[in-house]
Amino acid sequence: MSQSPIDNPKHQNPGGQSVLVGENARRDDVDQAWEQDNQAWWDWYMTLADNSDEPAAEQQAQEPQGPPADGLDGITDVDLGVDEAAVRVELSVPYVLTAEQIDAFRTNGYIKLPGVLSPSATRLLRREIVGLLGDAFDTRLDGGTQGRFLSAEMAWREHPLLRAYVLSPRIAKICADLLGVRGVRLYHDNLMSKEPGCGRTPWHYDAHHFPLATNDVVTAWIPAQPIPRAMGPLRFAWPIDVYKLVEGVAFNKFDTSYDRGVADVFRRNAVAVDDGAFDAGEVSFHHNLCFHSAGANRTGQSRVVLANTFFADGARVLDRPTMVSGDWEKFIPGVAPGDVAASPLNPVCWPPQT
Ligand SMILES: O=C(O)CCC(=O)C(=O)O
Ligand SMILES: [Fe+2]
Repeated sequence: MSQSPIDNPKHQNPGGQSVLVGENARRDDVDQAWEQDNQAWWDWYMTLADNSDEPAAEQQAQEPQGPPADGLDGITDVDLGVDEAAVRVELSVPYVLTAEQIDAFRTNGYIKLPGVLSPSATRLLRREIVGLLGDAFDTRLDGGTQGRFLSAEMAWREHPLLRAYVLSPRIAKICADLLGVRGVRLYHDNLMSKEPGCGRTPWHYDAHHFPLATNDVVTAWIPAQPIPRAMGPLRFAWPIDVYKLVEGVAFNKFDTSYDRGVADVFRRNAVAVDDGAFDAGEVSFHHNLCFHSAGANRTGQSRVVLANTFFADGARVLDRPTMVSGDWEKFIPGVAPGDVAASPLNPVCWPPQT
């Protein structure tokens, strides 16, 4: 008789709850549909990260606690209301990239750009996401929940202000210019909060995640506060082609062996990793083939981020999406495998549509 996922430790997170269910739990491969929602996907995915090198809990407690030290002095909540219209304008003003920046993205697979958001836009973004995730999970961010990775998608459909951040021509044009394509469509937005005490994000590239038959895919990872190293900034292995070094590492959906295997190959090959902090307003852009991970959040403040993923207009859905794509049909509804990914939930965000 096969063991039920509840009894089998390989299907459980450290809290003992089952993270995979049904066929996802019974079969060893990933060539099957994801059977739960996208939050359950994150709860599963974070169990694949190896945290054995992370500082112990006692050390974590010594990291700065308390109210957000967001480095965005002089902006009060009162100002935020006043700034909303200006922020909307800001989000449509082009950000001019140099040829060197575009070359760096194509060579390294990622780029961190300063000043994509103003301090007011950063602060306003945090207020919106903190409110939305707090309501969605019936919790308070910045300490109300420990150890989890909270996420919500498709916020742009219901929240007019977040819509301005997700469909921002400023951000989408950067993505189109970096990829060197004429137009980009939205795959999805992702409001994410890595709560205090949440461990590492496992090594991966997004080509493994997105069910798109193209590598012209880029994610704008937009912090909603500065991210010091202790808070777990996104970290990037570079140059872009280091993914070839780990093509032979077998993915395992039940344990941390893939994460450990990738880290080991990178260590043995002395692969460079950029794990630097993010300043307020700094935004990173990573390509589908860029290997990345993130550190644990060892602060008392939630690491709040908006991640918007865009792909070249005209791209198709893969013929066989896997469970690693999560509940992708929520993001491209009504489009069958193999068809062009252009549902009403995938608007062209650059160039502007008349
Ligand atoms: O925020 C994280 O820790 C992971 C995010 C990520 O992998 C992505 O946006 O592609
Ligand atoms: Fe990723």
